[in-house]
Amino acid sequence: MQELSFGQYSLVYNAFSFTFATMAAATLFLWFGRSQVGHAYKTALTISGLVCAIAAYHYFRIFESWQSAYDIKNGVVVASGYAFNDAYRYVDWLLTVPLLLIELILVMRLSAEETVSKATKLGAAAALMIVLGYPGEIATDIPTRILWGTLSAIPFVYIMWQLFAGLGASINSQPESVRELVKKARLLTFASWGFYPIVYMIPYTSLSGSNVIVGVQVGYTIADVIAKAGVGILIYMIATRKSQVEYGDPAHA
Ligand SMILES: *C/C=C(C)/C=C/C=C(C)/C=C/C1=C(C)CCCC1(C)C
Repeated sequence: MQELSFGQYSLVYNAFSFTFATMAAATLFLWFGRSQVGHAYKTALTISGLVCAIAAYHYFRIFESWQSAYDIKNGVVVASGYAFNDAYRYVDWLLTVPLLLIELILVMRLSAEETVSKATKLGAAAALMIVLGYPGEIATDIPTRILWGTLSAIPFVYIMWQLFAGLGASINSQPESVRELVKKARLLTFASWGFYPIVYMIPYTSLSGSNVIVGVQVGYTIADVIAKAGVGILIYMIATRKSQVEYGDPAHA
């Protein structure tokens, strides 16, 4: 483990703690929000809340792992000998990334066949992207990191292309009043997902040692808040607005 300054240690510690609270709060908001939408949109909100719940659990574990990886002695941060466990993050992604794509598809309320076929294709590609990225994330040399990162980028590009080309046609069939919001949810997904491979490439830059550890951990954490809680709130807004159009008062739908 690299030497961290006390400030660096605290920054990551606080980022994990804040994100645990954000994910837990977003879970409650999204699950309680189910009563505000018509029945066709309840599953989209259940899944959006589930994504945040899974992330809250993993941030709690990541936070604990960070704490046990270092000891503070007289204000100096020293490695405790326990390795910080990066696997929590990847297990979290393996579960939440396919679910995030499914919540986006569900809120569009496509035909049953289209929903199943898009959810299967995109969900499988997302899982493949995460599985291929993991050996690179834990690699200690740059060539191995580049190899697995490049392989992982293949399903990533496919997903991004599907979000734009594949869902583009479906977006035009959405009610006028939500079309812009659905585009925003797609754009926020696109932008936040694009941030992950950039963070992954931090070790390729001139940054080194503890700066890499801090950059990667804080970078992924910011991206997770936007991609899960941020996109979840947009899904909630789309679902309530579509419910008003399609059901009138959703409380009596
Ligand atoms: C809530 C978590 C989300 C939305 C995670 C998304 C993760 C990615 C889009 C990761 C992509 C990667 C690549 C495209 C290449 C390098 C390895 C990864 C796994 C960081």
